[in-house]
Amino acid sequence: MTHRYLIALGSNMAHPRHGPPPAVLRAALVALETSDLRVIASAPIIASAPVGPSLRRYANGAAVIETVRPPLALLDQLQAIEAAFGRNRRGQRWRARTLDLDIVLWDGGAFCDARLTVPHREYRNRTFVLGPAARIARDWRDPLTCLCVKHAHARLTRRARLPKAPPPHDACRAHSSVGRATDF
Ligand code: A4P
Ligand code: MG
Repeated sequence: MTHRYLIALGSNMAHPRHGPPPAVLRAALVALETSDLRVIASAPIIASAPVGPSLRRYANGAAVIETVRPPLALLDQLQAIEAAFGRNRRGQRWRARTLDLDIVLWDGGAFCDARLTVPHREYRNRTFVLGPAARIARDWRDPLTCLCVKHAHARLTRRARLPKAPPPHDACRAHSSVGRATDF
């Protein structure tokens, strides 16, 4: 079965071969395309102020991809690409990084595991994720809040409060019968 995923891309460190952060993201989009993964759409890359301890500005982007890989297998693939781009996971959380690839949404609804939570726990609070995502997946509905990406983005940019999602494990139970939640 083929799945669709919304991926957030971030970089705030240059790569010796690929160049500055926007070029890193463009190279990452090329690296994503493999025999079992297709990039359906990618958003224009934006510059964003860092959230968290790192002082370097970020390049951020988003992509809709299609693959037969289930979520954990895709996470393995994304982490392998991050490692190939020189990502160093040791040290402080949210430290500067050459490449960060996060799974924001997938068409299977909610997914909870020790290694992976989808929807991504923080994306609803991040304009650097929702801005690019709204360019390519505006009508994709969050299975927990039932808000489309475009509405989540509009709410965040208006600084309105979002409905609070239930805790991930309850959310999984609550939505386990929902099945595929595609709403492109
Ligand atoms: N993990 C759980 N759920 C997911 C998911 N949906 N997608 C686990 C990807 N990974 C997920 O992530 C830590 C662990 O989260 C992974 O091993 C995976 O099993 P990581 O990428 O190794 O570390 P991290 O990125 O430092 O931590 P985290 O919490 O994922 O941070 P974020 O949310 O990625 O935020 N400011 C701007 N302007 N732009 C940015 O892109 N990014 C961050 C990092 C902070 N500030 C930023 C930006
Ligand atoms: Mg991450």
